[in-house]
Amino acid sequence: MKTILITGATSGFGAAAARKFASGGWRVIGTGRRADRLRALQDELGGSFLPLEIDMRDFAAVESLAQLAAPWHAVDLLLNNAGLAPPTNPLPDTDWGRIEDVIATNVTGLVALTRALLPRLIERKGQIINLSSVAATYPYKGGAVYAGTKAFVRQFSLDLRCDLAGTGVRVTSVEPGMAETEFTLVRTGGDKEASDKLYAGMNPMTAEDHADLFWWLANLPPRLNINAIELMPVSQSWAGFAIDREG
Ligand code: NDP
Ligand code: 8X3
Repeated sequence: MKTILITGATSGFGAAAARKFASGGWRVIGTGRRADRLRALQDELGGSFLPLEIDMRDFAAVESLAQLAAPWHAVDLLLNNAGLAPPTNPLPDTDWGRIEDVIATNVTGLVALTRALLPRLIERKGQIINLSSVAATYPYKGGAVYAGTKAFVRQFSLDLRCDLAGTGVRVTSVEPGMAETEFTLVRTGGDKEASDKLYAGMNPMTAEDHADLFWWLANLPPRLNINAIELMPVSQSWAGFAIDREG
């Protein structure tokens, strides 16, 4: 029986992945800050789900994930999914606390957990899937901090492959565009109207689309590494460069 550790299993991609892998016969360790959501998922998924209330900003708590007792210690797949974005305000107008939270979660927590779990993953010839974003590659207004963290995740994933040469451990940077989850609700500080408006009429990707993608990646032949994979809804594409004619 294989084991997946999913950070941010209380919502969106992480919750959908927990359901997908549990129904596929995997043991699932799911983390997040919202204990009620974790309990609900445990009620739904039963004994194959281990809920752990972990804040990715808490280094000691994150490191403790490498000390789980059997059978949960034998992690085959680390899905580094927990993440969030600050509002799309210009940088000087963005609260420092929101910026710190994003960097601490998307970058510091992800690196700390990966570092702590690597010895176990190497033992298992396991796999790491990191959630980056199209924002890592394509700039947009108000995206500087979020995009910066996701560019870090992309490059971290690629470079980690060099360290892991010869270990059999696979690493993939997953780089999605717009998917309707709680992502925008969180980004806007709980503005449901703004979140609904962003996705209205554009047929966004879903959390389940991503769970299917993670499942596909997990079930590829062990000889094959997908380095990076970028995906968007058909209705999302790129705008042109902004040109300032007054400057
Ligand atoms: P959601 O907001 O629906 O889910 C985010 C998850 O991250 C929640 O389970 C949340 O759990 C967890 N999380 C956030 N901060 C922390 C923290 N400090 N400690 C522990 N867990 C935390 O968003 P998505 O499912 O859409 O996002 C998942 C990942 O995919 C993120 O990394 C996001 O950046 C990325 N992504 C999303 C896209 C989208 O359009 N939706 C596109 C590209 C990338 P809790 O609040 O309970 O702690
Ligand atoms: C978020 C993707 O396209 O909503 O990571 O900025 S997008």
